[in-house]
Amino acid sequence: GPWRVAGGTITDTPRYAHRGAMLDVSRHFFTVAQVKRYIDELAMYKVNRLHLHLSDDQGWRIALKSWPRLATYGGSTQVGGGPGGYYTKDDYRAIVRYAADRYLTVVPEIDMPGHTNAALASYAELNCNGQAPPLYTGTSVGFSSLCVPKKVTYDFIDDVIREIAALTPGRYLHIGGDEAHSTSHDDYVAFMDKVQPVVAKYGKTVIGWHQLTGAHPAKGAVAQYWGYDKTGAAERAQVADAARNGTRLILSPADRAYLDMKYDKNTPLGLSWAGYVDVRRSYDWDPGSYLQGAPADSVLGVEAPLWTETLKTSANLEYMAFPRLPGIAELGWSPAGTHDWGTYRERLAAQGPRWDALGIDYYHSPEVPWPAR
Ligand code: TNX
Repeated sequence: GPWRVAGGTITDTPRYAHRGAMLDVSRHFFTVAQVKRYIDELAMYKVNRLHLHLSDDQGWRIALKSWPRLATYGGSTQVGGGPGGYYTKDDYRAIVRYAADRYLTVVPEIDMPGHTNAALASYAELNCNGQAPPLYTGTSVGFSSLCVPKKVTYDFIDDVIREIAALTPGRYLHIGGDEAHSTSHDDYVAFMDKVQPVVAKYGKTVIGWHQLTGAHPAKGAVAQYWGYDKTGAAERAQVADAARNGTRLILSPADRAYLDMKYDKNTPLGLSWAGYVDVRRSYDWDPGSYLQGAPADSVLGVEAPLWTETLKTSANLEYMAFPRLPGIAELGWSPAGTHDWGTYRERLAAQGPRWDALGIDYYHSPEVPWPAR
């Protein structure tokens, strides 16, 4: 320098209010420093919501006063049996503040009634049979459930939601609700009828995975759709019906927006239950018309979840998120009329040198014309 830059005016406004990314800190634990690094990466692409998946079968990741063993015992391991970890309240506040300074709101998720083995292992009384199961370090899903008929379950939930709501300035609290395969349908509906008012009581708006639409979504609730091309017509219709009746949608179709899906058969990390998701596939869809029968204005936004069964390090996260995350972020920000794979891939390619400079370990997808290094 000094350099001269032409003056100008930028007129720009986001298409969607919710431009989210989810990080699963339960399957593998990520430290505050690692979460901050991911926040920095999200902020570059104007992502404005960080959904933290704070509890699952493998680990409970936030220390609460009312039920301390959730963190100290329930957070003591992770997939593969490593030491796990958890956030103190101060850690969590530091994440919330760091995110807010970069215009991201933290959306905490406590997944229930399934995905709760870490809690059930920590407190025997939460189990219908009064016996705590062992901690779990595998990657199966659908085997755990809170005990829907027991009163203590709701004392527990009230405490958990109260403490987390008090720590969270954002308006949303995610209650999970996916893959409750060990909860009967009637119990699931009864459970959600009891839990959603607790979220409201503590001043928050419910988000649930789209299975919530199979119960009675509360007024104002938001459903996060994670279906994919093989999701059955009845399940899609149930979500679309709910959307027509006022439930708003966050779209995270697993075969488009799931950052933990492998790019192709050679990807060393990730899963492939929803198929391979290459860079074009993750970008080349329209959230406004994606779910047939759901009104375009029911869509609150998009979100890219990053599940971490196979991911242990920041480099692992970056390899899966880059270059797909910026595509989901663009779907969240820019008008549909500007979306064009041919020009996008060139703009995306220009990000490569920036990521190199930042030490971001991205996947050199052959679909993108990266400049020579
Ligand atoms: C499904 S998506 C899950 C998670 C897994 C993920 C792996 C959702 C709401 N549930 O428990 O981690 O697949 O891709």
